Amino acid sequence: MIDLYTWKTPNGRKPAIALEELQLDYVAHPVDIGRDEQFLPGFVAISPNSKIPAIVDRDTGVTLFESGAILQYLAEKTGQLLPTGGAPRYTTLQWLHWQIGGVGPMFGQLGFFANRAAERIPLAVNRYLTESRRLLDVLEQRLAHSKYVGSDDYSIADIAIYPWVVAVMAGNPTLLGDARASRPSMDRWMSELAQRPAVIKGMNVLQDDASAGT
Ligand SMILES: N[C@@H](CCC(=O)N[C@@H](CS)C(=O)NCC(=O)O)C(=O)O
Repeated sequence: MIDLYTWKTPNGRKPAIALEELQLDYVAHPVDIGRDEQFLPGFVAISPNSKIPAIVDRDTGVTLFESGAILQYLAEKTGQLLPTGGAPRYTTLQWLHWQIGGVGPMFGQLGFFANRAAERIPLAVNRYLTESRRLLDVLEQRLAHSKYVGSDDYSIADIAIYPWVVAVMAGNPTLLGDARASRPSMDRWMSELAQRPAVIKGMNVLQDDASAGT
């Protein structure tokens, strides 16, 4: 049994999708970051950086924060969703790290400066908008040549990237326009992932929770 500490955000949805794909037993515990629950001592003991998601695997005693590490752990625990060796393994990890180091921070900062900052700072909005568009173009180019992002097999790289692409488009419709229409390979990939039962369930993690999502 795995305890998943999470919230209704792109990073929070990633391990939920993986747990559903891998059909692992888990319990999702809400950590409402809108109410600063990520700073409560009980959660900080699990996730010292005060960010969701985090997991505790009751079977192995492993406790982890950082969604990329969690995804890799779940893949290696089960021998699925990550090629076991050779170039496909490292290419998949490369794209996983691309999400963690690039897509998440850039899309996240665009969301903040375009939609939530008390002060409108055009330089910041333009900076993160330009970078977000560029990252979407990188994804389009990758998917024009590869069925999935990591390799020709669906993997934790797809699981890491998909919730962020959904979120950046939903959160910035005016700034990004119809981002899918001009990126047909990304559009094909998104349509396919959106139909996977595990993706549907993971994207809806905690939706029965009474609190509002983000
Ligand atoms: N690199 C981290 C990022 C985690 C992260 O930024 N989580 C956000 C929610 S999507 C969070 O917990 N925010 C609360 C805060 O910043 O106080 C990961 O991939 O797990």
